[in-house]
Amino acid sequence: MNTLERLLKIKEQRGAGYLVLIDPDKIQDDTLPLFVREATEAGVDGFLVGGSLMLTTEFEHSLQTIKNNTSVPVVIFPGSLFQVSPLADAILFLILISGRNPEHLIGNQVLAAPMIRKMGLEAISTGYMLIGSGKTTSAEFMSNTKPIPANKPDIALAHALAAETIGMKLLYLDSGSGADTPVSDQMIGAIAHHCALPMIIGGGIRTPEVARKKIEAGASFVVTGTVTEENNHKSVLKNFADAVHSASFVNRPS
Ligand code: 1GP
Repeated sequence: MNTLERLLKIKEQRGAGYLVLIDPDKIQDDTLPLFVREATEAGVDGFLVGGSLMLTTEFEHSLQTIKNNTSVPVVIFPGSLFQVSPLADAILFLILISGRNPEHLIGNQVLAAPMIRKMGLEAISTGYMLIGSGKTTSAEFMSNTKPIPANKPDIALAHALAAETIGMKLLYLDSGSGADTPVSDQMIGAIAHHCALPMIIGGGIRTPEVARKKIEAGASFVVTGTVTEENNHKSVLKNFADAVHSASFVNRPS
């Protein structure tokens, strides 16, 4: 079973999945093994690894540490072309569909694809959308693209349908790390009612209750980064995992 199949099986069996983002720039190397073990015991379904900058030269070392301490999927969420490695289980092959910057629509993909193929790394084609959150996020600044306005679910839906029609496998709607407001339930619902692609939601999710709401609105996976970097107690991770696993899509007419 490949990594995408494993992730989809988690969604099928547990209703939804809880993913934790690890930015190697933001976590101390000596605390990483325990954090990963405790997160796994707490019920985390997978780790995303990456960051907008990657100031550390230890990307592969961090990946190896994470792999050594967990049995759940470890997937690269690349902030740049430098974040490609065969040590991961897979990489989100991101296409920044919310933007109109050709480098992030095809340029970087052309440079990365041969490398990824040579490594034998599983690439999961992902339509990545930045959603406005009221302030400029690192992802927005670094990608030199405009996010989709937070109050325009119809525009987000049109992008989602384009991704599905093109044949992408996943959607990732991101308000950006540390966003003041996460992607709205209304936007998630608008997409979930009309587009069959599994949807990852991240950026600004700070409580288990909000995570639960995102699943009820139609998300398949919720990601936390900042909140679990700041407060990495096992109980916090478990509360998030339990909230995500106990929620299910509430199919309200859109
Ligand atoms: C950012 O979706 C991730 O790309 C996680 O965001 O750090 O706000 O949890 P936070």
